[in-house]
Amino acid sequence: MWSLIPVLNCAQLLRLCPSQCKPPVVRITTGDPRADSPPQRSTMSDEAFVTLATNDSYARGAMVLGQSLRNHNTTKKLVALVGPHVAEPCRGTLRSIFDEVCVVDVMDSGDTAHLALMKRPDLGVTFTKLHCWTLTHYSKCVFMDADTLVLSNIDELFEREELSAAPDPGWPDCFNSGVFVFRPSDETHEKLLAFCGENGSFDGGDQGVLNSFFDTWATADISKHLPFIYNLSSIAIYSYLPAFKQYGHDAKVVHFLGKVKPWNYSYDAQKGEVRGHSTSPDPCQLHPDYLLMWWQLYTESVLPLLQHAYGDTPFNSGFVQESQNAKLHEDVQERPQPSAPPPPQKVSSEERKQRWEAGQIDYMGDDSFANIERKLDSFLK
Ligand SMILES: [Mn+2]
Repeated sequence: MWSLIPVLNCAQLLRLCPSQCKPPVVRITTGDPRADSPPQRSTMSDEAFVTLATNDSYARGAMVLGQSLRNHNTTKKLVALVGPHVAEPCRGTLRSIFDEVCVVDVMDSGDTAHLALMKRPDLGVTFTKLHCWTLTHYSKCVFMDADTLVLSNIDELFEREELSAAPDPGWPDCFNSGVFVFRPSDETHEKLLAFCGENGSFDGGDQGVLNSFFDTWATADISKHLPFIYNLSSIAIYSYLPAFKQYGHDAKVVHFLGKVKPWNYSYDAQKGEVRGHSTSPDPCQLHPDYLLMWWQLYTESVLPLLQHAYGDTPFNSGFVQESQNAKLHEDVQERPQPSAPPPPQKVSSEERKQRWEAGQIDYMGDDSFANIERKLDSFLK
């Protein structure tokens, strides 16, 4: 039964999803005793959240992430690692949100890094990420990808040990490296680089390297398995909707996995709407409400800082302009229309299943969310 769910157009499915399984599209404020402590800036100076931006787009993600951590009153330091290509106004904006912004140029770093990079030039970004282990003025850190968004205070993650992470939704015996707890150490850093140079990465990125290096994660110590709510990805929402309905409201960190990131969309501030990205096959692969939260945070807290940093210099704000409005309209018209669904008629259950599997889904009729939900509820009761 569940295997049928991913066939649905997820955006449509999720738009129809009842409100209790959607996150609130407002900034979460204090009041929940479990969540945020009173505002105070960075009292625990030897622990830090760390993120990474290798270009200006990811830098915007890092800004939103940093701001989301601030909004939930983290007591930890915030550190952004930036690649050499991140523009100065972006670095300036990051400096106003983060306690520390470190420019990491792997080419300039130590011998082991250089040597490893010579062997595996394809892993440049991975080496930049592994650089987080050199932040030895902190005793413990939580790394978070720039495409994550924090929904409540998560300082409790610092009670965990290296290497703690949540399962990857695609292969749960691997951890997802978008959120992980680690202990900075030059020794570990050197070992990781050497390992990387010798063995490469089975997936071409940092997740492959880290899973091969911390290879007992799956079996050795369950306390190193972070609950999934600390790294909730869209793909998991789609592949197991009943679980999302049951547990989704507890989500603390959303991870915008996949090729299309929140900053690849554009935003119509007047209407408060996120617009699809024209190169994306499915413009709403990401959960529409989390996407809206990202854009609201960006608009309220990050954009004014960027505008200040850029001054009169034009930059890509991500906002829909009048000309872009026309362009978007063109894109929609140019795109070949999917073949029309068959005219509504009474069909057998078996025939409906076949049509579903062929991608002919009657969203407004038999396969509407209300009908699917009724069916799900009959199983779940
Ligand atoms: Mn990511």
